Amino acid sequence: MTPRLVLVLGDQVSVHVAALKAADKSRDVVVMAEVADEAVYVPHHPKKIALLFAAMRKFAARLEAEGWRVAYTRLDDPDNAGSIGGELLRRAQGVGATEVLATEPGEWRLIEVLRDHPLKVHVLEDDRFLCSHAEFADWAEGRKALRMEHFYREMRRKSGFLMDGNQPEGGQWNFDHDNRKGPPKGLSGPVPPRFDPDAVTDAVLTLVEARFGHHFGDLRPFRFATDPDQAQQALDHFIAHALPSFGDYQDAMVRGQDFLFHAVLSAYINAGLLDPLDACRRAEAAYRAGDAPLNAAEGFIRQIIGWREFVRGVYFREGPGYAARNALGHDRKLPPVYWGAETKMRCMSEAIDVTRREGYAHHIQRLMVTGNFALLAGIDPHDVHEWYLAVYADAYEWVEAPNTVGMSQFADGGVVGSKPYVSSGNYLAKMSDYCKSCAYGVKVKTGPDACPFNLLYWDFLTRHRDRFARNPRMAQIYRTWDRMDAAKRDTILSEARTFLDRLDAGDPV
Ligand code: FAD
Ligand code: DLZ
Ligand code: SF4
Repeated sequence: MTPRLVLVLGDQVSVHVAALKAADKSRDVVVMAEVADEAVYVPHHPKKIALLFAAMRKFAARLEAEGWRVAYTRLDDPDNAGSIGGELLRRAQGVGATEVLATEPGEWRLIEVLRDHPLKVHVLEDDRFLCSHAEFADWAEGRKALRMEHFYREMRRKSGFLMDGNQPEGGQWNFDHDNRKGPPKGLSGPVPPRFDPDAVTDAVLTLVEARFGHHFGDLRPFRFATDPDQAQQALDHFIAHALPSFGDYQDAMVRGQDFLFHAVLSAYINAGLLDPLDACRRAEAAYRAGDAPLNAAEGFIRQIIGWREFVRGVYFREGPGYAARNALGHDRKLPPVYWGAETKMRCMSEAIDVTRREGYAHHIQRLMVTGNFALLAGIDPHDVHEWYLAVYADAYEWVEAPNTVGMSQFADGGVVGSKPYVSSGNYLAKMSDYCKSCAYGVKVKTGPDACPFNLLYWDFLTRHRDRFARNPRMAQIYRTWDRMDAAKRDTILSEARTFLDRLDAGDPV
């Protein structure tokens, strides 16, 4: 029988992907390719490229050891066609194939490449998720607004995680109100396991350094897990050492503490090195054994079967134009501070520094520091989207775009969130220790030392008054503004303008 090609992408390095499950080992040829197009359509962090190339090489070796025929193309292969579509054509000619089995990619961009490809490509739904496209469509059908909390309850019932019969464990679906503790002095979390590069990873590091070393981000030291066993060790470590405090300090930020009690597993889960539902089972087992409190286990499981599944549902339901949305009409260019230019804002320098070193920042840094600043400053959400997609090792459009364009920038007009995630410096002072060592004063509302978040917050709210003043959850803020002395309001807005002019001019801020 004519062989078919079985496409396995860099974020599909799992034996459980649909295309491999549908393929026939004795007939088909697995195609894996390191291609320049995928590495540069946004300038991915070198650690992210290295993670994927190392994981791909190891996965290909495993498939071969299990008896698969694998056509693997390295980036420096002289015949490399440079793109996924091109590699499929080249390999098809090589083995005489006319058909391809593919697991649905996580970006519309590549889905379209496969749909329009001259070969006959069978795109199979990626079933590494709890909720299929059809189930999400059924759930969303007829709803005025899609809200994660309602979706999450469905997923709890479906999965059975933390259920007591048909009721939620502990009598509550969501313990988020227990998960907003500010950091006490000296709070520190466990350091996630780090893995020394082996020969395969070393070769990848040399290649990535030569080809993509100029991208934003430090390649070395490189200590990521690059195979399922190492990723499993990272999960074991999280469950034993960080999960117990995960809930309490989920929103906290501490200077010099890159990970606190976060899992630091998203890059592994999204690439296929870890099974998300297995991580949830482990969290529930830790709770049932008395090793983790309910607010921690519930909070962790909610992030995975709630948020992760919800944003995926939104991305595929909203269609290919989603990442280009700009409901608030923001058009400021992304300022150099996002690419590491010096800044006096401690919160921004901390969040961007860990991003540069680790290809990671935790959720509240992404949402309430870099995201909040971009939204308040009116930065073009597409620029913001491309930045997040490039700099985080866990970023693929299906998960990154709803989080950035939707949750963080409100550019989808309220599909993901019912109100914008904006705050003045107050919130950051409560949830972090950053302000204590910042050149700006978080309590200072005007003048050269005023925290920029304090100025920009009011500027944002007044610019978008027509849209948000009628939102019941924001009305109180507008009342506070309206009660403020008129001269003070003028000063705040004029100083915000001056700050934004400096940002536009590329001046240090
Ligand atoms: P933890 O905080 O320990 O959470 C545990 C797990 O839950 C994560 O590993 C992840 O799999 C899942 N999770 C948590 N929050 C979310 C969420 N909002 N959406 C989806 N999954 C979630 N996450 C990505 O995986 N890829 C992205 O590209 C991405 N971009 C983001 C952009 C912005 C602007 C924001 C605000 C959030 C983004 N997130 C993204 C969500 C979240 O910030 C990361 O999943 C999380 O920081 C990963 O670190 P962790 O493994 O330590 O997660
Ligand atoms: C992110 C990425 C990078 C940097 N390189 C490759 C690659 O060379 N080959 C590959 O198959 N996949 C790569 N990826 C992951 C893809 O970009 C990802 O599969 C799509 O964006 C869909 O999620
Ligand atoms: Fe950030 Fe303002 Fe606090 Fe400085 S004072 S760390 S700019 S919130």
